[in-house]
Amino acid sequence: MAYQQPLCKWRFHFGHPRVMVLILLYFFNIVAGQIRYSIPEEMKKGSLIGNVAQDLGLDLKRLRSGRARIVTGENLQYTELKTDKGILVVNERIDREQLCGDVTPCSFSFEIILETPMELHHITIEVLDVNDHPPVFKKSDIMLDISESANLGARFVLDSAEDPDVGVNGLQNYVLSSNDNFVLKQHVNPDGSKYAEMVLQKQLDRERAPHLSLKLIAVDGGNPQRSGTVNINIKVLDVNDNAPVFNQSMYKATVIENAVKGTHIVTVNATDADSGSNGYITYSISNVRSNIADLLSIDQVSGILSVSGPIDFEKDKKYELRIDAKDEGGLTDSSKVMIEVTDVNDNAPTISVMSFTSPVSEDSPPGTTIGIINVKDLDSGENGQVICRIQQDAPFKIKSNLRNYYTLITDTVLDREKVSEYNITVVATDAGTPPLSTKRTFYLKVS
Ligand SMILES: *[C@@H]1O[C@H](CO)[C@@H](O)[C@H](O)[C@H]1NC(C)=O
Ligand SMILES: *[C@@H]1O[C@H](CO)[C@@H](O)[C@H](O)[C@H]1NC(C)=O
Ligand SMILES: [Ca+2]
Ligand SMILES: [Ca+2]
Ligand SMILES: [Ca+2]
Repeated sequence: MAYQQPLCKWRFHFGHPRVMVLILLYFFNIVAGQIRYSIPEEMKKGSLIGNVAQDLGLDLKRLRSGRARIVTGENLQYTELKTDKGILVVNERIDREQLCGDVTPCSFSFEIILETPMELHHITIEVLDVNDHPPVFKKSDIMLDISESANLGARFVLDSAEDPDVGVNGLQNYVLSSNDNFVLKQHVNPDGSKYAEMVLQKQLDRERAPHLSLKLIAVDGGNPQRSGTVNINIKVLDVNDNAPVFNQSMYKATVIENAVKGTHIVTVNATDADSGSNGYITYSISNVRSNIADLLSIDQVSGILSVSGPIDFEKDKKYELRIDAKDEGGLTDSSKVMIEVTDVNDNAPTISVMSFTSPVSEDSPPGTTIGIINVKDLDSGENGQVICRIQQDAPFKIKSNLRNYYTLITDTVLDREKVSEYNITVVATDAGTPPLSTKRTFYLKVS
């Protein structure tokens, strides 16, 4: 080198607010300086970074004569030295996230060199974070299947969001949309990242709300604040927590006696609020006298109670039974069924002979008793009301004295020489529709 320079020289510049430190250092005959600027990321191309000429104490002429230019450094392309104005401007988009990621503070450096005499100035540019990223969840939906029997305090860790910005511009908080069942609890991972979990604070009820749609919102602390959202779709899984319930505590029905097999009597109906097999109901007859069990049957799926054997009013005038409804989880309800049997005129009267006297003397006075009969009809009401008469035109009468008892008497004086024997047919007829009758013939001799 052709000239001598002082060993060391300090200069301080306060002209530009962005200048943090300026040291001019004479080292092996080279003037060396250092400037540090701070700029926000994402400034437009051509934006001013700093007045280098002023901050280094160089005039524009010196810059030109010294052919000032940027050398070395990995990030040459970011800045441009405008020697005509002595300023450093942005040359290309500076993305802090791309340049530094999580590292703070973020900066890059390069040298400005001047010749004759040679000067080397070290420039460091600190890139300040701008809140240009919202927190982002990887997925748009979180799917959760949670049993309605999940215990209070059960925890469900949620996906976390990422915000590439740093400091307050990074992820600060999670917020859960308002709901009755869950509260949010936030945690910090060892690496400093934040995640949240939902804690069950009120029991779920599938029967009331089979699906829940919540939102988890991640917010940063930038200005303006940015946020990201993920939908939480919760499917509440069923538990058998409802028993079947009959829609009536008692069913009343009637059935006609002799109704054919398969005749519908009544349909019972229970419902169960649960889903799937927990709500699948089957019906059965329980608690019934064994002689009735064969007469009635229930379809276990439809609840249709129908006739399955001979219904005989004369044996049972009503049936009382219990029907059970059971879900597949074993929960039950029961209901009473009262069935009245309607009588049908299916029994003819019967005639029994209490006494009969034959032969009868021809000098017996009119009104002489020949026989006493008893009639019976198993049916009830009019179906069982019986009237007796004599079929032929004959000199006899039939008279009812006691209920169901009849006496057969002579109506005139008999004459053996004219008629020596009679066939008397007694007809017993009930009052049903159609009526049923029974005949009985008595053979009487006259002596
Ligand atoms: C059972 O009863 C409920 C309410 O009473 C009714 O909504 C339902 O349709 C009934 N089911 C059948 C199979 O009749
Ligand atoms: C109960 O269910 C049965 C069968 O479906 C129906 O006939 C009846 O009307 C229902 N009763 C009530 C009170 O809903
Ligand atoms: Ca349930
Ligand atoms: Ca159930
Ligand atoms: Ca009858």
